[in-house]
Amino acid sequence: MRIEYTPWPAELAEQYRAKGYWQDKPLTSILSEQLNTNSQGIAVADGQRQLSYAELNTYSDNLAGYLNQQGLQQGDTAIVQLPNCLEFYITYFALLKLGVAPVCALFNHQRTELQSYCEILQPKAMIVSSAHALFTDEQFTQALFNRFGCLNNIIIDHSKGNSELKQGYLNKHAFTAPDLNPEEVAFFQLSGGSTGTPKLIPRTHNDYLYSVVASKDICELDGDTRYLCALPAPHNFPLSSPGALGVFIAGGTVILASDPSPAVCFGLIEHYAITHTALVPPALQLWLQHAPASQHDLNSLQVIQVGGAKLSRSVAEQVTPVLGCQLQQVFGMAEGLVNYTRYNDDPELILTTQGRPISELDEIKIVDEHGQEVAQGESGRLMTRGPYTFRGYYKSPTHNASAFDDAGFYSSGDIVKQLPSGHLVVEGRDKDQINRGGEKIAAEEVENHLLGHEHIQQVAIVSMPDDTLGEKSCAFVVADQDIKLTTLILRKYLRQLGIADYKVPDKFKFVTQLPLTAVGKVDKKALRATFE
Ligand code: OOB
Repeated sequence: MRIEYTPWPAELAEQYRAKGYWQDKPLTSILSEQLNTNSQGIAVADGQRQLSYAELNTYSDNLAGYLNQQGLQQGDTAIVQLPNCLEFYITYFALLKLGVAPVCALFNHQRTELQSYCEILQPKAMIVSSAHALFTDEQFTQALFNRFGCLNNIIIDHSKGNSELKQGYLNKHAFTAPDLNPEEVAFFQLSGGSTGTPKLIPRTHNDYLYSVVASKDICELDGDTRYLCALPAPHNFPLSSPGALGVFIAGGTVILASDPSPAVCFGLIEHYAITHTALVPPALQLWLQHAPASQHDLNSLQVIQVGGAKLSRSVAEQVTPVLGCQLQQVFGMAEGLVNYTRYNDDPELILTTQGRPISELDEIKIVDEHGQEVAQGESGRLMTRGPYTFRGYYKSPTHNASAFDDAGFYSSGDIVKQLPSGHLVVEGRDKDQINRGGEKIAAEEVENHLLGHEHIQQVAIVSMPDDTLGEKSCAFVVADQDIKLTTLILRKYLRQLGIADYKVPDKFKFVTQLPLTAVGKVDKKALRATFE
C-alpha cells in the first residue's frame, strides 16, 4: 500500500541522487546508525527521565510490534498528538519503522483541528495524551470513533502512571520490520496554511533525511551537542532544522522543555550544559529580558537559532552581548526550503538577513505579480523547488494548481529579496495568513468559523502590529442590524467550536461594512492600514 504524493520529475530525482543528496535510506536509519558506536549515549532527556539510543531503539521496536498487533500496517496513517515528552520520539520512530505515516498535531490543537486531520487522512489510529483537555474523559474519543469508521484505535498516554502506550513500548512485542521504500511518504508535516481547510505536506524519507543531514552539517552538530527542544517537538524547525533528528544523527542529546519560557529553560540550560537551541523571536525577547538577572549559568550556550517569524535587527544585535553566544537566523517552512545564516558569515549578514538555502540544488526564483522574475536585488514573491521541497499538498489538486507554477516551483507566499551572496531578506508576505510570533493562522479558516455564527454577515481577519509577538490578529465583523455582538460572545463561540486558542482573534472590530477593492474583493490592505 502506497501513500499518495506528487513525486519529483525523474530528471531532478536523478540529479539529487547523483549529488548524493538522496541516499535511498529510510529515516529509521537515523536511529539504527547510532547503535553500533553510541548505543549507551543519551539520546533524549526531559528533566526527569532519559533514554539511551539503545532504549529509544528498543522501545520504538516494541511499540511498532504492539501497534502491528493492534492491526496497524505499512501504508496506514495515524494522528499523533503528544506534548514535548520522550514518548513523542518513541512513537514517531515506531510508526516510521512500521511504514505508518503519522501527522503530528501540535499540542495546542483542539477538537476542530484534530477532526479536520481525521477527515483528510482517514487515520487508522490516534496516539494522544490525557494531559490534553480533550482526552481527559472518554467523551471525545467515543465521538471520534463514532464519526470516523476508519479509526480502530485511540491510544491515550497518561503522562503519570501506567498507560496503554507505556505497556506498548515497555514490553517486548515482536514484529517483522517491513521494507521501507525511501522514495515514499514517511510522514506528514502540517502547513501553516492560508486556505479554509488545513493542508498536509507529505515528506518522503529521501527528501527529509537529506534536509536533516545537510542541516546538521551546516550547524556543525556532533556527539557533544546538547540541544534544548523548547518549541513544539513536531514542528519542522525543532524536528529537522537541524532539530532533534539532526542531533540524533550527530549522536548528541536532545533535552525537552515543556515550553520556551526562561522559567523552564534557564534551569535546564544550566543542568544539562545546553549548547544549542531554537527559538521564535518572542521567546528570544523574553530570554534577553530575563538573562541579565538570572541566577542560572547560561555559559554553555554556543548557538541560538531564531526563526519562524521575522527577527528585528535591534533584537538580533542583543543576542551575543546578552546571552554570550552566536546567533543563527533560520527562515524555513514545513513545505521544504530552509535557509540559515552560516556561523562564519559577515556579522552584518547574520543580523540583517534570514540566511541562504541549505543546498546548491535549492532553486530560488523571485517573481512579480505576473510571475515574471524581478531584477537581482529587487523584492518579489519567493518561488522554490529543490531536493527537499515538496511537490504537492496531500489530496489538494485545486490548491496545488495555484500553489505551484508549471515548472514545479512552490510559491511560499513570502515577499523576499536576495542579496548577491545568496542571502534572503524576508520583507513581507503575500498570503492570507497571520504570523503570530511564529504561530501561523490561516485567516480564511477562522473567517469560515465566524461566518458560521447566525448573526455574522461578513468578516475579514488581518494582522495588526504587536510589540511582543510581531503580529496579532484582528477580526473586522459585520453583524446583523439590531444585534449586539460583543468580543466576549464571539470568543466564547469560537472556543465552543473547539479551535486552537492562538487562532481566536486578539481583537474584534464591529463595523457596518468592509472596504472593497476595484474587483469587489475585501480590501485587506485597507483594513491593515487602519493600524498604521
Ligand atoms: C517555519 O515553518 P512554518 O511552516 O511554520 O512557517 C513557514 C513560514 C514562512 O513561509 C514564512 O512566512 C515564515 O513562516 N517564516 C519566517 C521566518 N521563518 C519562517 N518569516 C520571517 N523570518 C523568518 N526567519 O516557520 C520554520 C520551519 C523550519 C525552520 C524554521 C522555521
